[in-house]
Amino acid sequence: MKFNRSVDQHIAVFGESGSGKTVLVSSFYGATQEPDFLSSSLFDVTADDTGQGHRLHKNYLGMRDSARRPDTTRFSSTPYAFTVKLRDTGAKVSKQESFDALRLVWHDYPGEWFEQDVSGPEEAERRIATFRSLLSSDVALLLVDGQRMLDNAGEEERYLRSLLASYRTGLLKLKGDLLEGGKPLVKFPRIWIIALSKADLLPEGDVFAFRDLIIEKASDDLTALRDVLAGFVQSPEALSAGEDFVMLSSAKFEPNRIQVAERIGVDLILPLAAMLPFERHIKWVDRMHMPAKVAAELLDGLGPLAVALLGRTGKFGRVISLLAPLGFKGDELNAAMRTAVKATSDQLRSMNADALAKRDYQSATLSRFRLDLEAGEEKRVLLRSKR
Ligand SMILES: Nc1nc2c(ncn2[C@@H]2O[C@H](COP(=O)(O)OP(=O)(O)O)[C@@H](O)[C@H]2O)c(=O)[nH]1
Ligand SMILES: [Mg+2]
Repeated sequence: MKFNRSVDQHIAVFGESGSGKTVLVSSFYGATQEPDFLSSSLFDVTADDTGQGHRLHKNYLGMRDSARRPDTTRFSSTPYAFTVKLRDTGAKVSKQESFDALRLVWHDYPGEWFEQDVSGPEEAERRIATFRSLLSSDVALLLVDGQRMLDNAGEEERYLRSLLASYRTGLLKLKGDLLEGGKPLVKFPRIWIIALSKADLLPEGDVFAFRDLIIEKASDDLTALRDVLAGFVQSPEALSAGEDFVMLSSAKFEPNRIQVAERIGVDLILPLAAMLPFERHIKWVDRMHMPAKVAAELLDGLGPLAVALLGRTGKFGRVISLLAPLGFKGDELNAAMRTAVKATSDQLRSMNADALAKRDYQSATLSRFRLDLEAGEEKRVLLRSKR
């Protein structure tokens, strides 16, 4: 088996207009262009489309230097594609061993489409095409607008219930067009994270408080949304909708200043997109009965990630080096995935240190991503489903 040269991870960001989507992607990308990031990180992030990258960077600089907010982008729905490339491949990598780069494809759904009816058949077509590409993601973020939570303090249910209902009805309306012949989809985001945007406006609360508020005020609506999502997929037991929570703030917005360095959770987006499907899909395939086609789709691309994570230097390294010239077979990939997914925090830490010392930057980057998620949980910015 030959590995893909690049592993693609798609993330779909759903949010009403004004909920912070454009600022989020600008802050994510802009931060990766800062000298601090360039000097400390093992990898570069570049926008596949240079013009798009410049626009995002310009948005970021406008905020950083002139407290200027990005223009509102109505009805634009081009996905952003970023390539995450190791700056130094370090110790020599055999061609078959793993991948060159991770690609992060970020689908930003124009919120207005949830709120308004389409203006004509052309827009209707475009809306369906956009949705199809969004729903080919592995992970979806559903934004809950922190500003609206603040505006409705004490009666958040007014906002939350209508927000969840609009996601639900928006999806239901398009269901007929999205499912060909009514057949449930195999490829569909199976991890729907609820994200509080503009979390800087609610400095008192942590991710537990956020989760509790959602459950207390809108659990019926969340269940209804989950049922709708389950209606889209084959093997709906392999679905976590509304079981993971994250706090996000793209910057600290002050009247005359936008502090872009004061971010919350933005640096978790890449680790979430890269490692959450990895951790969860492998577990699901092991624990649940599902058609082979679904299992294959869930594990697609995860073998190379596992091999890269285990690295060429740790205790698995020797086996991997011996097998690499022969090409990997299913069983070995399976073993690698099971081993990698079970790694404990201590093992991840030692894998990371080992990999850094031996200049295996792929393994170092991927183990760091998983450690970042753990650190996010410790800081109460992230809450992962325990299932
Ligand atoms: N306090 C705070 N305000 C934000 C944040 N992100 C966005 N905003 C505000 O929300 C407005 C709308 O954000 P935008 O990203 O354009 O929303 P979009 O329509 O979802 O793309 C911005 O102009 C900011 O004023 C954030 O992280 N914190
Ligand atoms: Mg926008």
